[in-house]
Amino acid sequence: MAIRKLNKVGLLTLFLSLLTLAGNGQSFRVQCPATTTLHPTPAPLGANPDGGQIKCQQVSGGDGYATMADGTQTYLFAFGPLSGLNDLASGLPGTQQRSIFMTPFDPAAAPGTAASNGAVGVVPDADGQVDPGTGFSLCAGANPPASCFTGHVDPRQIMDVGVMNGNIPAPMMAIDEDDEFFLTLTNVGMIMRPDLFEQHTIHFHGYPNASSFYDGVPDASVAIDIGGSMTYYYLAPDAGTYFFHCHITPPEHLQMGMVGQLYVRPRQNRVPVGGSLFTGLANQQVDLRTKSDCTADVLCTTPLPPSNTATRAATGNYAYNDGDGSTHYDVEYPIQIHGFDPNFHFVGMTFNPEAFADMKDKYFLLNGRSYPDTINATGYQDGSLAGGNSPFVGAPAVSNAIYTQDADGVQRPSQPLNAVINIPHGGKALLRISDLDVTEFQTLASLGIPMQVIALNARLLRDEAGNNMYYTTNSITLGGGESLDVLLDATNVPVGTYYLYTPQLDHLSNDAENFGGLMTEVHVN
Ligand SMILES: [Cu+2]
Repeated sequence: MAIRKLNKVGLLTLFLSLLTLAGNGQSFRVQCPATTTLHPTPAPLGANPDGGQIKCQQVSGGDGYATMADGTQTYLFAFGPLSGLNDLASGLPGTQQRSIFMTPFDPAAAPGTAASNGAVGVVPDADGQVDPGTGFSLCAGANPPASCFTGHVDPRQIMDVGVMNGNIPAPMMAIDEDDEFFLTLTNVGMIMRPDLFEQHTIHFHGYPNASSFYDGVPDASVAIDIGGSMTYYYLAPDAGTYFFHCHITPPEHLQMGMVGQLYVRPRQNRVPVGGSLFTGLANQQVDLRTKSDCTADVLCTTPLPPSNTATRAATGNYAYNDGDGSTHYDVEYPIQIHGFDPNFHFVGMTFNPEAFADMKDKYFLLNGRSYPDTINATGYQDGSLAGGNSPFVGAPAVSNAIYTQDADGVQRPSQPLNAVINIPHGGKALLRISDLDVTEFQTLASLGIPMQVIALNARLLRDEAGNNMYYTTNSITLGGGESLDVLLDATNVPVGTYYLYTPQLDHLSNDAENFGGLMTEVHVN
């Protein structure tokens, strides 16, 4: 361990030297505009008169380490957080509104403040805004105005936080329908594999994209080289549970860990409390951005249900624009299913040829962890940045999930999410389940609490006549590249601890260790 850390430092020095030679000091840039054609009014926090908002996020593409539940350290190719760090460490999506995103990140900032979730490396543009009277820059002195923060970043800060800071799952993203999302990917290189000049991309799988240019498929678009960054742009037309991954040599970069969670919340959440959900959904037919004609339009959105009187609940949210309240939930939990083949990860670290067709997963992961780490604490080991907003406060503090020290000296979690599901007694939980496993189908069973499947691959299960086609089951099976939404209804379920686990018994192990794998707890409180 000590020797490997020394190696990391040595390689880091070499790598930063190379980068200094290659770059001119402003290689990276993040884009997060205050206004756009779709959103011409600068948004106050929490609301936007134009509908939807401008949201932004910044991630690194590089490498890192995760620790399996049996203690084995596993090398990753991975995305890491470069904004929303406090929210991500608290188990929340890292996506931020612009005013928070453009606040320079401060690792010492109090949890929940803008500076704890701002973009890493954001600095004032010293060349911008010259005072016509004096000829000096208004942005060069102390306390520059907010208008000086236009997306210029200091590459040193990006490298200090981004290098060796890969996460599994990748930083979580969540936006609302009608948002515009600006997502910057910076390729910080893979410090354990300086011989590799791997590009990375971000591919929003199955997503209604603004343009194929932003689809992340390198053959049909662009890929990001080491030392480069690009801002992807997305609209958010259709609510649902999606996911994303790197699209460079997919079996390799997915197996190595470049897989993340992504969901879009429905505009139905913005119906005023007590307002008609049916009318809310019917209104999409008079809005040219959302109008749908299922007989003529490939972008056929959810058909109206039979007329009903459901109204917007005072609490909770909705998974989809259902028009009848049937996707209402009290708490939501994104659950990513994944698998690791330790041999493939070992040769990925050690300059050996990789036998793609021999891949065989031996670790089975829920949110990047195997049981019992699936129920251990979320966020930072010492709880320093977990904050009061962590949905997992009270979970056991001890975890094998690794915390990697970055070049700025701060320990950051590589596996920030646990997979504990807490449901208030009588309430409903929405599980946003996605599977990015490369080699295995995965089955998840629920003991004692029925699973109601309401959507598959980000589509509400509803026929064109408006009938809900939901079904209730005690197990679901997903292949890699599929997602589904499940409601766990605890209405008639006694308080207690229940299990979500795989009945594929060989997947209930951590490599050579029995009792582990694809399992987590559901707490009805
Ligand atoms: Cu990649």
